[in-house]
Amino acid sequence: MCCRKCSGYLPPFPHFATDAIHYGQEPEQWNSWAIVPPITLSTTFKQAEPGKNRGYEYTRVGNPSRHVLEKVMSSLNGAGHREQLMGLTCLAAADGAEHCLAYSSGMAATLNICHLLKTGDTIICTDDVYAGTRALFEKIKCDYHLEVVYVDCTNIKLLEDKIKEYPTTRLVWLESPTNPTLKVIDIKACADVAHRREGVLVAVDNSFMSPYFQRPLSLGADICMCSATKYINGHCDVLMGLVSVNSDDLYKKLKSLQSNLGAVPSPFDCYMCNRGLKTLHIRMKLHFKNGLAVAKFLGDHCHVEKVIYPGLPCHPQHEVVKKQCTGVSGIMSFYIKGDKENAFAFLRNLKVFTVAYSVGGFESLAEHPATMTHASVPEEVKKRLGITDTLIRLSVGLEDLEDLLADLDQALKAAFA
Ligand code: P1T
Repeated sequence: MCCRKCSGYLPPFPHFATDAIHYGQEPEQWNSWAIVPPITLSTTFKQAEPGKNRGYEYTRVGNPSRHVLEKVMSSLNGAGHREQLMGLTCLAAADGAEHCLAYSSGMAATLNICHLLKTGDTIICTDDVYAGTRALFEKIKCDYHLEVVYVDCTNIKLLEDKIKEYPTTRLVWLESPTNPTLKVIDIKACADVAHRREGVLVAVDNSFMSPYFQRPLSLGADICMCSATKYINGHCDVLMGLVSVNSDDLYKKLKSLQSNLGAVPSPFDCYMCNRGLKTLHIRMKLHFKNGLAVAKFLGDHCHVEKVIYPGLPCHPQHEVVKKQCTGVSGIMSFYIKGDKENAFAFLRNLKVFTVAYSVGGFESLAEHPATMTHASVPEEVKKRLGITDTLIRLSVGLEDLEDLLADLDQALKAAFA
């Protein structure tokens, strides 16, 4: 059981809500002075004469609905810089980044980052990651003759040793908190170690936190990747990935890959995601509140073996969370007592929570990683990481807390009836 003291996080990032709502959204940029950015469906744009255009040529290369979501801004800089950047956009502001690029999915974003590598390079990946990321790395490892090694990056010494062992290391891939065992990685410590070797890029998958709670670039990462399918859009109706960087050089390379590989989101999805972003700060606060209450409730429940929630003081890396985050999202995992049958019975009996893939939407979801999201992970790796038959992952949504707690309670009781 945990003690009840859960304070001491980083203070909220200043101007977050204002930036999310206003940066890059100026009505004056549209002929109509529309308050809500229009959805530009046109795939092609008129040229006054060959080579002369109004900033757009072809939608894969650039689209106003996409740019309103993805263009530059850094809210970490002072007011002068903020003023100067008015007219630029919104999502980079939320990430505290100079540049942001949008992709048709989180996986497409990750694949674009992988295209920065060349044959013979090594990726060092933290050991517990989204299974799709692991599967992608395994695929490109064979197809493009890359080396991919996995290491528990909660242990900085292990990462340091691996970088020494693999002089060809080019990319360190972190995910924090990890999916599904919610390990928290000290991003700054990892970036410091990785950057001792020239040319090593540190990328962080920030999908489980969103920029409201965590800004990997400000902690020293070179690349912040986010599945916007999760909290950023927040309504389980858009598939999208985002990549934020500060380096102009990295941006140019990624921008060219974005155009040439062509995995860009549709203008409608950009509109939806931009809309979702406007309430990110409000949603995240409630995800945190509900998440923390659910984690405490489960931690005290007689049918629960153990809860893993970065917001609980008993989480092994809770001190790191407080040091690098302004709060915690609504994602947690727990081990139910008993066996797989009890886990399945619990899931079968849920009424408010829905059994489904994904996280970060307004509605509460539950899943069984061993047979769902992480089914493709080799059995011995699952075992080592603790992805057992009794592990259940929850994405706590925005419903009334008492209904969520009552639902979990009745399903846990039914699982052992
Ligand atoms: O689904 P997509 O937008 O392509 O994002 C992939 C992805 C990347 N990173 C993390 C940490 C993720 O969790 C995901 C997608 N995850 C799920 C669908 C899931 O249920 O865990």
